[in-house]
Amino acid sequence: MFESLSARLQGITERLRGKARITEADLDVALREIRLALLEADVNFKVVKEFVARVRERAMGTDLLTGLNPGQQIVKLVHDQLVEVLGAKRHHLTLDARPSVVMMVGLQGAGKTTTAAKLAVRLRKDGRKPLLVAADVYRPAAVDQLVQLGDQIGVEVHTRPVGTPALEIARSGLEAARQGGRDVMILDTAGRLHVDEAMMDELVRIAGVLTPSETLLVVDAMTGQESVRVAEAFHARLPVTGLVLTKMDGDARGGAALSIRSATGLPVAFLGTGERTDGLEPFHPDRLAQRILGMGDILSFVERVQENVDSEEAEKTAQRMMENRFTLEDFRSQLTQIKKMGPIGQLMGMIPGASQMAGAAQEAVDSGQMKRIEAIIDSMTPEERRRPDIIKASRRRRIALGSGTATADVNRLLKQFVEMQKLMKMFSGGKLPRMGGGLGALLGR
Ligand SMILES: Nc1nc2c(ncn2[C@@H]2O[C@H](COP(=O)(O)OP(=O)(O)OP(=O)(O)O)[C@@H](O)[C@H]2O)c(=O)[nH]1
Ligand SMILES: [Mg+2]
Repeated sequence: MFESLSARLQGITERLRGKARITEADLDVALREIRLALLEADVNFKVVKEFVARVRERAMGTDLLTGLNPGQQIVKLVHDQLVEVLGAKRHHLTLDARPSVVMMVGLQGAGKTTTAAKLAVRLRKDGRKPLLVAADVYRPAAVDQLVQLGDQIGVEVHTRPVGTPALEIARSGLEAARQGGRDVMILDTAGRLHVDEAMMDELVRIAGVLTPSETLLVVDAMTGQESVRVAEAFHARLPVTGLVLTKMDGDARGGAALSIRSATGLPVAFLGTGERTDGLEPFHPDRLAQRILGMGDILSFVERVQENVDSEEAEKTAQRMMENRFTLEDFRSQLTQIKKMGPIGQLMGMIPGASQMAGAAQEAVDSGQMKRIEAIIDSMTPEERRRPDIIKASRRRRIALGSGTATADVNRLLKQFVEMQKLMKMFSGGKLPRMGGGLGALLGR
């Protein structure tokens, strides 16, 4: 998502590189690019207009026109404005009541049921005891879907016989949560193809009786502009507290995040990033802004790694990546970990310029290849694993023999590894920000 915005902004900085000052004409060109990029990313045109106007205002109000690194200063202005539109802070769920109710609302197919299960997983990780409640009486298979998900993640699902009204299910669910000592009840509700009165009335009634601590509007990021109207309609009738943007792993142009937030003022609480029950990420406005700007999202990446693998190990790996001490040994242990973490492309998308690496890793995960790589690395001496540059022709032949592979396989692995190292140098070197260094590092300040 937002590739074109990143690309265009990079184009702007390229063009302005080396210029000591930026003219108003330069600024006009830059702002036109930004406007086009945002429109291409499917951001609502009103939001785009406002956005560009604000960036211009800021640009005029600062000493940008005489400043150093003008291209980078424009990137910084855009970054700051993005953070402002996306919301300066993370939205934390407020779940103080015992039990608290989290109500999932949204159109059909938006991802309510899936997100309900994902949220249960996440809350349980935080030490909570969730209960899922199946109050979608509109679609016949909806209850079964939630029950299956509940089975899969080991969270109890409260159901009532067919024919029970949704409000009644919600009420008895709350009672069951209380009796069962659950501290949070996640209520899955029915969606419709379009915003319709019957659905709204029912949701309003349920919300009136249960007074949810959080009402999360689940929106499919792929629906683009339409999602703004949908969000406005829900927000007008229900006490929506936050948004969940699903299918951010797809090829959604991502404008929805900017548009909805801007149009409704509602905070984005989570991003849905896959069909699996672990595909839910807390939303960090500053990180998304950085991702949009092509600065990658090393923090999210490290967090994701830490959630799924031994955290001490992950920290060491991240540290080594940052310090550019990543060795073949680290690579080997990463391959094993990566298998546990799910779709690689998705993880790698968070890292700037990492698509090559994703290719290499994806290839490696196909298990035959993986075994071969492991065998090759195992046939190296510890010295060779730390310093692959010493592996010349005769060593390559020995390693190939020892691992039962061909010299060509060894060559390929070493080549891929060198490519990876180059990328990592970019993360840790001056071109891209160090972890925690953020934009300051990018701007060389
Ligand atoms: N790729 C991807 N797919 C998702 C995500 N969230 C949900 N889905 C898929 O989207 C489809 C619809 O999801 P549901 O959770 O059933 O949607 P719903 O809002 O409950 O739909 P109704 O119950 O019909 O109103 C399913 O195939 C999900 O697997 C996501 O973040 N990424
Ligand atoms: Mg559903």
